[in-house]
Amino acid sequence: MIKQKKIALVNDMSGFGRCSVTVELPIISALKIQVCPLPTALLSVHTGFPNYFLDDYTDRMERYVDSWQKNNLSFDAIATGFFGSAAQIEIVRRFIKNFPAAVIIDPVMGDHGKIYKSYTREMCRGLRALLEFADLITPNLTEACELLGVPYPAGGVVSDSELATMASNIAAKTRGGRVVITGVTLDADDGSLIANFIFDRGEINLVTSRRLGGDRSGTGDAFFAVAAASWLNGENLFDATRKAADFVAKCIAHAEKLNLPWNWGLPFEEFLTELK
Ligand code: PXL
Repeated sequence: MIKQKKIALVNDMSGFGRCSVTVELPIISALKIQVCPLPTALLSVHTGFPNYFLDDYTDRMERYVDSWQKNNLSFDAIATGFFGSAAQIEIVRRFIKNFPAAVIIDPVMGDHGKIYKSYTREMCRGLRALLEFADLITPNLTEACELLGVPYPAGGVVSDSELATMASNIAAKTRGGRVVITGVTLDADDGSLIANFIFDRGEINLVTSRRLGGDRSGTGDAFFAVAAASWLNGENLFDATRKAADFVAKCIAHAEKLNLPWNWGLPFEEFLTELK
């Protein structure tokens, strides 16, 4: 019997700026997986704007999950993203224990060598502890360093052997042994490429794309949605990563053409129907 897959998506809902649920839900749906959001916070705009309204959802998450349990719901995967408090990470830990599923973690903790101001030491410890359940994890270099407790390399430039060590050390802390270190600049390159380093249970691969313009918010979320859903659909991690990198590159090129502000997110809607 064929069966459609379901992902519980633990992430915030930001009204403007195309990040987290507003990006992941349409993309994962386009890849034919049912998305069931478990909100961590409601924001007017994401935190990359000078002013944002944030309604933290911590004290309602437990009752929300409790209702899912009482309705005997189940999921093929639980995907996590932005957390607003350490207590939320604990709630999600219990959620994972009570709902057996593949666990895919996007550790939205920071960028460019800096942990987000909202991400406390306690949250960093909580996320490290969540790794034991991860089947797949997609840190950027900042997050990979934080998860391992090692310094961020000067200028954010790394060699592939350094990446191999980092990815293998992160994989050793997880259940599934699959890590994609995203959006890295390699020392062997002149800076014109952006690389995703794949560690799949010991097998190493690299997916590179041409770097185009500066950083744009929501890029990691769009990448994560395509890669996680494609992998859950049975594609190998290399193909899933290649597809995600190509999709994001296409969206970034269009954002440049539209001259969008960096914090408006990616105009992925233009390409949604091309996803399969
Ligand atoms: O794109 C990651 C992200 C998700 N959610 C919120 C954010 C950010 C990045 O800044 O602010 C609320």
